[in-house]
Amino acid sequence: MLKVTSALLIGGLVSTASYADKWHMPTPYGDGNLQTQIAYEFAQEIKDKSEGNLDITVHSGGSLVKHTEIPRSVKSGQVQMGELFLGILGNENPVYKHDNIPFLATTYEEAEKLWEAAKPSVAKQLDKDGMQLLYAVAWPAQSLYSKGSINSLADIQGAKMRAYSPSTSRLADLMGTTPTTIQNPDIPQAFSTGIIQAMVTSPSTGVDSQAWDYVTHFTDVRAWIPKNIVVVNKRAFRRLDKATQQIILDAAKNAEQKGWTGVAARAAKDKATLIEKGMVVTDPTAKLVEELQAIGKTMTEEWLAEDPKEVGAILSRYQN
Ligand code: PCA
Repeated sequence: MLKVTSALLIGGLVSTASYADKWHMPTPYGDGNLQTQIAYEFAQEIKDKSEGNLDITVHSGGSLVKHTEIPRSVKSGQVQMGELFLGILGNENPVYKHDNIPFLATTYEEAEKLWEAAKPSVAKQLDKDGMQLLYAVAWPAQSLYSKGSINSLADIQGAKMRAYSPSTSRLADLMGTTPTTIQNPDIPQAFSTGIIQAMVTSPSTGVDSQAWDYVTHFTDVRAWIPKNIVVVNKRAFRRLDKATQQIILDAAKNAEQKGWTGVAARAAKDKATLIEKGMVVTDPTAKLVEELQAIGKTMTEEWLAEDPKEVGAILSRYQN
């Protein structure tokens, strides 16, 4: 009798548990980053509001799937959700390149406006690839890390420069430097082995990679404000009931809002850490800004030429 009861009890537990969906969400960056912190809160909100019916495990720092593989693993349904840096998709379709164009959007307000302008095109492209866009979180503005001060591009001529996307490779070329693609976790080793001597990234990634161990100067050019996006496999999303889908969409909206509200403070905090660690943090000279702006103009023109219709639509939505 006792045996039958416990068998029933176990059976009951198992079937209850099978109602709860367990999803996996790989993310590329470590737990210190704003994006990752928001991803954890996003997953928690969904778990709470669905009363445990949808339980998403966030695997940060490329621990489950490495960054470059995340888009493919969501597309194929190997994982249900994932986060990625938009710029890495630059070669897949020009619409993704809105994210890494120097001096197209340099304040957080402009970046948000650019995102609203690019979002329909990005969502459409992702949809073609079997993914639904959920939310984006911006990085702090991108600035220049180097050994020694950079008053004009002549000071960095020939340096080996880290690139993290097709657009930043092109930027490095136009700056007269040599691009090398290095993923975020490999930055310290790339500097220490001399594979790179300079990089353009956020104060957050500078702090994350302890940039002060390898470079001395941070020239705050604030050239663009890129983003991570979170996507869900379309089939996985459709299999959920309407109420759970809505919970995800609401949590995504909250996540995106948190990003725009939090990014400026995070930028200031991380920049203060660079100073505290002894880096020389300066505003750029007028000459350097002028040179980089000219490169930005070239890159905007090249980008537009890649797909005049779709890119033109993004630009006109942004500029109106
Ligand atoms: N950090 C990421 C992308 C943009 C940023 O600020 C990186 O450098 O890999």
